[in-house]
Amino acid sequence: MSQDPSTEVVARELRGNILLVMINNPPVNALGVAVRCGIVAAIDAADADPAVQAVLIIGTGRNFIAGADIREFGKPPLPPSLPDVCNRIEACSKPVVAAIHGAALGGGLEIALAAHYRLAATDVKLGLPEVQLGLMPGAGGTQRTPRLIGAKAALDLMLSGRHMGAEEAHALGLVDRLGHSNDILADGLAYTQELLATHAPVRRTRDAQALSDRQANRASIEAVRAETGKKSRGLFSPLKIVEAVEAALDKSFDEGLRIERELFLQCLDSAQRAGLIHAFFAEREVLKAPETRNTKPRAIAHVGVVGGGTMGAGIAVAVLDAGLSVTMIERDEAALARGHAHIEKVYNGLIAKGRMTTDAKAANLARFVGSTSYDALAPADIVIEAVFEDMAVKQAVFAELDRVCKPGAVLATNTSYLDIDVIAASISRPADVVGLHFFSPANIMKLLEIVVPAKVSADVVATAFELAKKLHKVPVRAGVCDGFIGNRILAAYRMAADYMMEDGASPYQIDQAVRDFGYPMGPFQVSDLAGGDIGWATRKRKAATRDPRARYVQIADRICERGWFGQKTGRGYYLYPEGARTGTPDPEIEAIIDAERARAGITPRSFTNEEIMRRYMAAMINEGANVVHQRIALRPLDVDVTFLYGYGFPRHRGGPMKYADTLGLPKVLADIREFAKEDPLFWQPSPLLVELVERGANFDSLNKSE
Ligand code: 3H9
Repeated sequence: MSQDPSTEVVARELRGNILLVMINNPPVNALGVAVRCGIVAAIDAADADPAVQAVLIIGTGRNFIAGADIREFGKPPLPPSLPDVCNRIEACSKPVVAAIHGAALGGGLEIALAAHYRLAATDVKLGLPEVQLGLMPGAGGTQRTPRLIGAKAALDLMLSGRHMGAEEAHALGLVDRLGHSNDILADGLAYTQELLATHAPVRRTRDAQALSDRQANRASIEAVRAETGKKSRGLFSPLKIVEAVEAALDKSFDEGLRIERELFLQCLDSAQRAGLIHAFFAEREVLKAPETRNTKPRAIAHVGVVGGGTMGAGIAVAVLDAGLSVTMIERDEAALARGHAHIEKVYNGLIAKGRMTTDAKAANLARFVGSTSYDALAPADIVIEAVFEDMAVKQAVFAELDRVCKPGAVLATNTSYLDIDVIAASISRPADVVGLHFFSPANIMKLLEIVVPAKVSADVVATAFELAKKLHKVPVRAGVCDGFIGNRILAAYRMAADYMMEDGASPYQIDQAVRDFGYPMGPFQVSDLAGGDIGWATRKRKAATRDPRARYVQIADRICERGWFGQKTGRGYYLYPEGARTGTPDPEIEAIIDAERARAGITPRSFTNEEIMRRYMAAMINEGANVVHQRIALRPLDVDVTFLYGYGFPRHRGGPMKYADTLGLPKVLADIREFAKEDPLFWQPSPLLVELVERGANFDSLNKSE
């Protein structure tokens, strides 16, 4: 006989005169419909049963409650709603205590705020992170939190989405009591008994008085509103949060709840909510590559890094920061000293900004050794090669690694585009070779492309994912091709940007359009930051294999020929007077562009920012589709995560493939076909895009396939 699901996920047990209500909905006790039903039934039972004097709510497992069940958003709502559940708890005629441990986030904290008393374990993480999902607290959080801790602290919690620890929450008055033991049940029962013994009354947060100083609270709201308007860069929900807190100040509690509901539903309906929730699940899905299932990773404690340049040093810092040991190899003492100096510079920068202590630096450097002999890599569990991008140089390094590394050591290359199958085939242990493509600066950028060559063994790939976890990176599995996922797609939309520049748009207009879309920087600013010489070297490398029929824009070459490589040389597309980091437009660049247009016989035309983004995104999406079609990326979501974490794609749009779904694939394909009339070679629709449009499907339909 099937049991009522709500009694499975919300267990009840009478402990003396206390009704213990245990939320048991793994993995994180999210408030799905069965949990909501179970909580309401438990409170109804407590009110009805004369033997019950108080209610104690706890979560089983590692958390109290992680919030509303995010998977239910966007589906038809099922009663009871979470606001109704919170109101039911608050209305209980007997004292309700929430004993919180682990995560009490979003709706989880709102449940606790609806209880009459709160106890927190020392490991607690309290927060209202809805803003990170394009939402706002929608179960009374915007009304109860400011009444309990004042508008300023409430807005801080809701607008930052940050997690708050037990001490801070206690000092603010968000929780009443701190737990003493590691046993939340024992602490909760003891606290509830104490409340009963002292005849503690039912005390409702709706009646709390932290907003009573109206003038001070209004001033806080106004200050935050002005700042939020500037900082939230096109995000929808932050200003809704401010509006809801203002209602808490100005309106009755019930009217405030009504306004909160209205604003919450507006957020729920927004494309930003859909994009941000897609990003939330996608960044968890990428961890589930096929090789990570049922495969035990190899142990990693000691990491070798070959090469002490910018990339090698950044990788070394990332590894040291994770608490692992590093042996760095360079070809001579001078190069080694430069590598070491690089690491010092990173750490000294952090110390200057107050983000690291000198003790922490010393502790990290105590795990670092440098050597000019490959033999020093004998104890390494994994070696990451980060030397010059040249096949012969890389193969020579791998020959040395083959000679000195212990059996079972993972041999990784940080190449950005070279064929890793060729590198693997050149040594006696191809099954140990994997690509680890870090992004610069490697100690900061979150993305790590894990490039999987044909012969690699599954446990090596699993080890790469395990290393990513230790380094707090977001790993994305990629297949072998020129540029893997990210740089291959980048090459396509950069070309679209260059075409627009030659056809009449200025690099400054293109950068502005891209920033208006939500990127922190436009492509020409990025080029100036990375160094124009990098792209120049790539173009020279590819010159021999370039399709002679393909359009080639020479503007960047003209700029590089002058030695203008961007920020580091004081000028690139922009001028950087006296080491400035923000560039100003350069009339000489516009003259170079004009001359190139004339040379190519192009009469410049004007572009709207809207057309710029249509072309830029169509090129990105089309190449993204090719990358999925050719199995370089496992799913569209892998492309999305690559762009969110490696290329500054605006998170609220979910990633390029999610954005394509939002636009509608028929529209994207129609754009590509229209652009193809001018340049059919460049604008070839991806077969996957065509197929999906013919089937009436979208990219998201492929995200579940692995
Ligand atoms: C809200 O509450 C709105 C209300 O104000 C109003 C409503 C009316 N739902 O992260 P992990 C899954 S909005 C469904 O790997 P950790 C997650 O996908 C919500 N599923 O573990 C993963 O699944 P899988 C506000 C969820 O230990 C598994 O649980 N709350 C939810 O590293 C393990 O997750 C938040 O924004 C959820 N709410 O971190 C909190 N949460 O195994 C969001 C997680 O299939 N959650 N899952 O891949 C978190 O921040 C972290 O999950 C947490 C645990 C810190 C709790």
